[in-house]
Amino acid sequence: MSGPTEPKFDSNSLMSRVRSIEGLAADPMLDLPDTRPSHERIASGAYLLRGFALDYVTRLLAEIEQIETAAAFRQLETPGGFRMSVAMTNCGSLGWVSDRRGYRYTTHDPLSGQPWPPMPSAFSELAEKAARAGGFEDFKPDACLVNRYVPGARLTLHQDKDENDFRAPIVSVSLGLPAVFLFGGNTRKDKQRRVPLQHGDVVVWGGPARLNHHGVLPLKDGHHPLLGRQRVNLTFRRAQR
Ligand code: MD3
Ligand code: FE
Repeated sequence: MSGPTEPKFDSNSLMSRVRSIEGLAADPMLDLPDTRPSHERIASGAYLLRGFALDYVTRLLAEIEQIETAAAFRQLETPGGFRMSVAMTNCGSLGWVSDRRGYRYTTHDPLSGQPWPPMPSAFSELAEKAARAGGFEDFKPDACLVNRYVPGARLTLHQDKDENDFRAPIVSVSLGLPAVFLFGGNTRKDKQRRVPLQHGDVVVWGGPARLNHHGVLPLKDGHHPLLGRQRVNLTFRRAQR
């Protein structure tokens, strides 16, 4: 017999208790984002895989330390003579660079004269697995651009078109402080969507989304338990067919 005093099953409070036990309680009012793993299509060919890199973080951070020892982060100059606020380095058989002469991929680090550090297996495995989850089989990245943002650093709206294989997607991995990603359209003028990216999020950009304009808003100050006052983004590319 059920009477009026019997506790009611309340799915909302049950869920919120489960989520707080798991340390995942999202609350926009408290500025707590939802970090539960999920797969979301954000445009045709673009997939946001929340938390997809979390199991790889320890290995990724150890490898980034190795990479920056061999190929230091540096703030590149643009062809127009501006110094980028984002500091960059690369691993893989090709690396992206910019200077007064333009943008291009090189086999060697212009700073050291040495080949770019090889791509660690944890990097290529994660990138290939994420690409597959986004519907792209056999993604074999030959370049990984490593971007480091400190508070205030930003990436103005641009397209990634220095690669000679646009059939392959670009896979991006966000680590450290959160950022607001701007996802535009085919032209600079197309309205942009804002996509908040958190530590551990992976995005796969392929198909019709591959050449969309995009950028990153100035990084907000904060402190991340593993990375401190910075954000690191890995972008995996297929530069050479
Ligand atoms: C959408 N990096 O390195 S990654 C870049 O967070 C770059 O550091 C940003 O844009 C960052 O070129 C964003 C996400 C990204 C990368 C490539 C894309 C989004 C993209 C290519 C096409 C469309
Ligand atoms: Fe880009």
